[in-house]
Amino acid sequence: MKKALITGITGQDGSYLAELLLSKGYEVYGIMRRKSVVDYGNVDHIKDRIQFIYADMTDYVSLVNAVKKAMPDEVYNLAAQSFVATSWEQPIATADIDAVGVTNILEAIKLIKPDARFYQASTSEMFGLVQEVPQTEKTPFYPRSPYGVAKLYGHWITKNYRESFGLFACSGILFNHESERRGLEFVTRKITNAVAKIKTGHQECLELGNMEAKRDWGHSQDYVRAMWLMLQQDTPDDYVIATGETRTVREFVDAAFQAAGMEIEWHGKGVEEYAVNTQDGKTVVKVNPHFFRPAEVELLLGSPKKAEEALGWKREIPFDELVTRMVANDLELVK
Ligand code: NAP
Ligand code: G4F
Repeated sequence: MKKALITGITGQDGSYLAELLLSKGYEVYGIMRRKSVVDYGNVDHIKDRIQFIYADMTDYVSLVNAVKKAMPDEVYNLAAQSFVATSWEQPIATADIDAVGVTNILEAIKLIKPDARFYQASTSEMFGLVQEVPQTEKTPFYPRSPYGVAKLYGHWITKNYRESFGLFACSGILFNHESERRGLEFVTRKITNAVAKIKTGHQECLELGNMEAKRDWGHSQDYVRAMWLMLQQDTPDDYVIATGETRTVREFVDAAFQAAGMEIEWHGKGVEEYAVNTQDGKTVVKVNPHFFRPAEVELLLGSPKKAEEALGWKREIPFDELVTRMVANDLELVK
C-alpha cells in the first residue's frame, strides 16, 4: 500500500486529493495546524480515514517529525497562505509559509525520505503581468503580489532541489480552480454564495472589485488528478494545468445569476458599474473600490498542451458545470 503525506489537507485541493488517493488505496497522512477549536475543514467527512499529524510549514522540526511518522512514498505540498489580497496585509507570513516553508519540507524529505516523490503547488499568479498569451511552461514569470513572489521562490527551490540533490520534485503551475469547497473570500465562491442569498432574499447586493480581470477557471476535482499524474511519471517535470479558456469576473457573475434562474442587466462603467435584476429593477451587483488590489493580474489564460500530451490529463468539468454546481451547492447551504 502506497503512503502519501498531504500538507494543506484541510483546504479545497487537499480534500479532493485525499479523496482521490483514498479511492486508489493509499494510506493518507495529513498535516494540520493546531487551532483553539478543532476543525477538520474540508476533510471532516473523511477524517476517520486520514492519519493527522500536527505540524506547521514554518516549523522545520515539526515537518521532520511528520515525514518520520508517515515515511511517505509521495508528498503533496498544498499548504499555503493562498489568498492573494491578504498577501499585501501579511507579506512576511506569506513568505514564511509559501516560500521558506517549501525549503523546510524539501529539507525534511532530503534528510528523512529522499526517495519520496514531491509535488509543489505552484501557481499561474507567478505569470502576473503576463509576458505572453497563452501562458506555457516556457513563459517568463512576472509576479504582481507578495503571494506571487513567495510562490515563485517555492517554484524555483523545488526545481533547484531536483537539479541539486536529484529529488523527484515536480511543480504544477495550476491556473485558478474552484469548487463547492472554495473559500468564501475568493471571487467565484463570493459570487455564488451571494447569488444564492440574493435569490432566497437573505442578501440584497453583491459588492465586487475589478470586473475586468480575466481568469482561466477550472474545477479542483480535475486539477488534483493532474497532481497525482505528475508523480506517476518516469521523470520529474513541471506542468501548466489550465482549461485554455478565459473569462472576466463579470462573465462569472452573469453565469452564476443565470444558474440561479435570474436575469441581470449591466449599467455604467468602471467604479460606477452596477447590475440590476430585470424582474424588479433592484440593484444586485455594484463595484466597491475597497476590493481593488494594489497591483492586479489582469489576464490569465493557460495552455494545458504539455500536460495533455505527456500526462494524458484532460479537464472533464466544463465551465458551465463548475458554476452550476457551485450555485446549487450554495442554494442548498442557504436553505
Ligand atoms: P486553501 O483552500 O486556502 O488551503 C490552504 C491549506 O493550507 C489549508 O489546509 C491551510 O490550513 C493550510 N495552511 C496554511 N498555512 C499553513 C501553515 N503555516 N502550516 C500548515 N498548513 C497551512 O488552498 P487551495 O485552493 O486548496 O490551494 C492549495 C494550494 O494550491 C495552495 O498552495 C495554493 O496556493 C495553490 N494554488 C491554488 C490555486 C487555486 O486556484 N485554488 C491555483 C494555483 C495554486 P488551515 O485549514 O489551518 O487554514
Ligand atoms: O478569486 P481571487 O481572489 O483569486 P486570484 O487572486 O486569482 O488567486 C487565486 O488563484 C491563483 C491562481 O492564479 C492561486 F494561486 C491563488 O491561491 C488563488 O487561489 O480573484 C480573482 C480575480 C482578481 O483579479 C480579483 O481582483 O477577481 C478579482 N475580484 C474582483 N472583485 C475579486 C473581487 N476578488 C475577490 N477575492 N473579491 C472580490 O470582491
